[in-house]
Amino acid sequence: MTTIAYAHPNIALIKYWGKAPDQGNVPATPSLSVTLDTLVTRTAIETADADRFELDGRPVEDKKLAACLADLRAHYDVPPLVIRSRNNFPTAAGLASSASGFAALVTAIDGHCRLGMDAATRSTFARRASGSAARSIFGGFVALDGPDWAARPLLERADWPLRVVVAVTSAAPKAVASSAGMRLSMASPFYPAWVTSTHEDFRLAVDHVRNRDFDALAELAEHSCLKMHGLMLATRPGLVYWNPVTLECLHRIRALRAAGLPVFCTIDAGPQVKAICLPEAAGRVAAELRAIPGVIEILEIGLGSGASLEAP
Ligand code: 2P0
Repeated sequence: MTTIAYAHPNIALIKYWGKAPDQGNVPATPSLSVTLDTLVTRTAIETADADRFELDGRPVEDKKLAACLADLRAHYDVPPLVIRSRNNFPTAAGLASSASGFAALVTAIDGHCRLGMDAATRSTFARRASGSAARSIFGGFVALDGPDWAARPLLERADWPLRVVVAVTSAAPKAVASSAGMRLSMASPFYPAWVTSTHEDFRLAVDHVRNRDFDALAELAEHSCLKMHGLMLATRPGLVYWNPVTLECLHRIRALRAAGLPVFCTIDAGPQVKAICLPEAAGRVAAELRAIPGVIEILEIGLGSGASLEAP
C-alpha cells in the first residue's frame, strides 16, 4: 500500500532566523507566512524492510530526514519505510523545499501509519525537523510563535487572495544552508536586536493581516526581510545570499510601489526574489521583473492550502 501526501512551500513575511537554546529546533523568533499553491512536494510512502529515501528519483542520505524519523519513532510505532519525494521546483535554492518536504513527510507518515495526529501535532514534528516546515501544514496566512511553537492558521487564502510573483535568478543550490547560517548569525552583534524587534514586528503583522492592511504589511514585511539580510551581512563570515539580479529586482519592486502599485518584496536565504502583490498588480509586476536581464524564470503563484493526503 502506498500513501501519498502533498505540501506547498511557504514564504515568510516576518522572518525566522535563529534558534532558541532549547532542544528540539525551537525558533528564536516568531514568524508569519503565506503558503503558496502551484509549487508542490509530493511524497509517497510504503512500508519496507529498511528505510530508503529518494529525492527526485535519486537515492539520498539526509541527516535531517533520519532525525525526523527517529523523532517520530521515539513517540509512535513507525516501521521501516521507503520514502519517495519529488519537488516540481529547484531543491535548496531558496524556494523553501525543506518546508514543503517535511510538511509532506510528516503528513504522509501520519496517514500511512494511522498515527491519528492533529494538525498542531504534525506542525510540531515538522518544526522539529525544519522550522519553516511547521507553517506549511496550514494554508493561507500562517503564524508560528510560542509558547508551544506549533503553527496556526491566521486567515484563509480566500479571505485575502494575494499573489506572489517569484523571480528566479539562479538555479544553483545555496552556498550556506539555513541551519548553519543561523548558528553563525547568533554570534553577530546584531542578533539580540534582531530577536527583540522581531517579536514586536510579528505582533503588528498579525494585526495587519487580520485587518487586510496591505500598505502596513508591505512596509513591515520588507523591513523584516531587509533586517534579516542586515543580520546575515553582519555575521562572520558574512552571509551574502543575493546576486546582482536579486538587487535589481528589489530596486524595481520598490520603484513600482513608490509609483503606487500594491507590491512589496521579500527574499529568503537564497537569491530568488518574491514580489507579494494584490491580484490586480500581478500582471504588471511579472512583466517588469521578466524584463530584467538575468532573470531566468518568472513564476506567478497564488496562495495555497495546507498539507494533505491524496484521497485513497
Ligand atoms: C523563514 N528561512 O522564516 C526563514 C527566512 C529562510 C529565511 O526558515 O534550520 O530551513 O531547518 O529550522 O526552516 C529557512 O530555514 O531552517 C527559513 P531549519 P529552515 O522562512
